[in-house]
Amino acid sequence: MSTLSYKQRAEVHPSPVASKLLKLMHEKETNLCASLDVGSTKELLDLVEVLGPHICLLKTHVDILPDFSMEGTVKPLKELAQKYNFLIFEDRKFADIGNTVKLQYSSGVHRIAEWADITNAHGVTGPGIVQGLKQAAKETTEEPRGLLMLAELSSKGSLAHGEYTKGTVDIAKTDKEFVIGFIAQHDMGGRNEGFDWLIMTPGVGLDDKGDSLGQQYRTVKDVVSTGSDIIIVGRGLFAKGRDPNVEGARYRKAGWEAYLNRISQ
Ligand code: 5BU
Repeated sequence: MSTLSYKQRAEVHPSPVASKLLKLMHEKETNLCASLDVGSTKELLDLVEVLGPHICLLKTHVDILPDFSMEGTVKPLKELAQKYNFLIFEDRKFADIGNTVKLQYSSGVHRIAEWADITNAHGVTGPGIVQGLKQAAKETTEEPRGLLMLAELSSKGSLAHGEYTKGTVDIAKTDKEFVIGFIAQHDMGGRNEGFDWLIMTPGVGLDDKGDSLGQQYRTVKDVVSTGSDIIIVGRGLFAKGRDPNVEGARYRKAGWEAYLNRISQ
């Protein structure tokens, strides 16, 4: 795993999005990504207003929102991203052939390529998925865009391990500029071949072991010590009975301390 600082990595990263993210993580002193799966745009915006100061990244699933619109959801989210200095990651998990994902990423109701700095994809259909998404990004906007490949999942019984994970890493190697890293539970190597992938890790919780539908939680210390650069936390921050401001500060501190500890080794 990387023992360099986010600042050192930002200075030489080939991807403009990764570089921007690493730089803001360093400046804002946070590696916390808030994952806010809620039932309405208002709930989402209210939570971002509270958590914005604590996070480097906001992870969304905009297809959950019954009232999604570019004007009512995306526009205020982008304003909050400016105000609090974080990037936006739409956790779309694309998983089709290149031509189809190209259309899914750029059009439909959500037009993800227009506004999400980062999105992600499964490797199951092969490297065409990377090129399809990259073309859509290029044809949609001049703003930098980045892709994460899904190398490992947090849920019980996931099929993404061993040869599948290795195959996904091979797909990531096909594009150094657009693919910025992985959703994974561990470091994915690559540094000796000139890659500096960002590892983002969901399934992080300090109080629960999991949920009733197969989610499994690991602690902040545990994931950062096995290679996570960004901790993705959802219900740990905002589930019923939790104060998002208190939990935001708590996870941010835990994430930052674990990072400082790693780079000091
Ligand atoms: P939680 O509330 O912290 O359990 O939410 C986790 C989020 O991360 C949720 O949006 C999932 O869709 C997402 N996720 C995950 O939990 N595990 C995975 O392996 C992947 C995504 Br990939």
